[in-house]
Amino acid sequence: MNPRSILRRRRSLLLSAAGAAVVLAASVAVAGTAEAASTLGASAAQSGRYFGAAIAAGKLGDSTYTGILTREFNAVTPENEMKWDATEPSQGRFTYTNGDRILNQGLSNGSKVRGHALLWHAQQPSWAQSLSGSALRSAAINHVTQVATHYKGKIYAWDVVNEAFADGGGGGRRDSNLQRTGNDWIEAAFRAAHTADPNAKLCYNDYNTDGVNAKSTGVYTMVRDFKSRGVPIDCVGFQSHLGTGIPGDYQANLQRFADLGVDVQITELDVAQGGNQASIYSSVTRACMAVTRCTGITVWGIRDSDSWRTGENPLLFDNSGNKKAAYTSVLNALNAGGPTVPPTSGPTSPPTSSPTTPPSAGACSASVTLNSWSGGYTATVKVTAGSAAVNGWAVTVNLPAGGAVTNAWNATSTGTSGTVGFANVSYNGQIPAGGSTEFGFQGTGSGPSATPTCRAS
Ligand code: G2I
Repeated sequence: MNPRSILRRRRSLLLSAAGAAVVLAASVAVAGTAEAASTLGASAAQSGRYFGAAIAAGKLGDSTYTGILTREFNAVTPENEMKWDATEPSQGRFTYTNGDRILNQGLSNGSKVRGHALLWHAQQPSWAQSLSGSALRSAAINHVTQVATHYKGKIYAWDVVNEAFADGGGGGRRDSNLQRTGNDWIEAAFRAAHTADPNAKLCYNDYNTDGVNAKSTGVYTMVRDFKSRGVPIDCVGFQSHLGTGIPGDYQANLQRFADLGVDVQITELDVAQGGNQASIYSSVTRACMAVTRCTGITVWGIRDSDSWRTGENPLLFDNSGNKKAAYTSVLNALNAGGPTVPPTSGPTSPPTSSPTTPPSAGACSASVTLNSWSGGYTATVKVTAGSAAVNGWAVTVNLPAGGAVTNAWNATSTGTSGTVGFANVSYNGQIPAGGSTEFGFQGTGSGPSATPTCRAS
């Protein structure tokens, strides 16, 4: 049966059973699937989802490649260009040229951009590989802060941490230089990313977590713990590099994570070519479509010749860019519909318009939240206006002896040790009466213990 007749049949079933509460719920669930769409992105969008591809900056000059990309996909992920080795090749020197090319390709096509990946044990620059302890922790958190700040407001979802769990039966963490800085490195990374870009969805991403197994249960336990303690995690990515089979509990596994209150996403899908490639692709797509909080699917490349899995032909388009049977099976599964993803607020840009009448000066207060580790910390400072709006603000923080501020975001800083001053930047000086804004800084040693003072202008 083609997708249109499936839809027609569904609608007539709904009409014939109208009145039953369970069917009313189902009629809401299939809203938006009135017409079968003819591209992956458009068909996914009918239920509020995206369908994306990992892309490479070096291929954007290939017109066959970009033709398929702009026609079919409404999300992109940089295959390598936003990784640590690409964005910070030497410590403190950031290069965003290729990452920005991916970003701009996506944004100019109206696509969501998934950021991949802020911290990972692989593809680290050599300078980071040679660090350890608090020097590595500080460098890693600074990396998260800088890169997430550079892309602030532009990224739909970040893979904040990639592949931190071990394979095998234990369900524990993978050994790595990052893990050896302390078990809290993952939550420190999520907190820093949230401070830098509060509107991006923050994901944990891994492979071999596609069914219910020891590794996925290890991730599940971490996510449950993060949610219970308020660590800012919004989503879990399931890479889904699949062979010739799919775990029978694939959908149930997605659902158990969704039930923790996070979005789930299929982030790096590819399937070995074989007799059942098309049906595995279809099963993955139907599983995502059946889970309300499964917000989208990304395939890890466009044509078979673009894949990292040389010789396995694992993608939806052949080497010449022709649609494969797997493509049609995915399109049909998307067009068959599913529960609609509730809209959430995506990244928003800082306000660009100023009020016509500047608010009069008032008082302000400041409070600080610390995320500390041995030898360093990040501080998030909340600046709150009193009963009148403020037009600009200055916050003073007293640091304990021996410590120093290494960098700040969403504020300018004066001094690095002892009494350190922070003042608003152009876009966060005006705070309405009772409103608040946040800035942050990173430091060595231990963080401030007293409440900062705030002066409004
Ligand atoms: O390994 C497949 C994926 C598993 N999950 C995380 C993903 O980030 C990872 O992607 C792959 C890329 O598809 C490859 O393109 O990550 C590999 C690195 O671990 C990427 O390969 C690297 C090569 O190893 C480098 O030699 C090469 O310089 O790609 C680089 C850029 O072409």
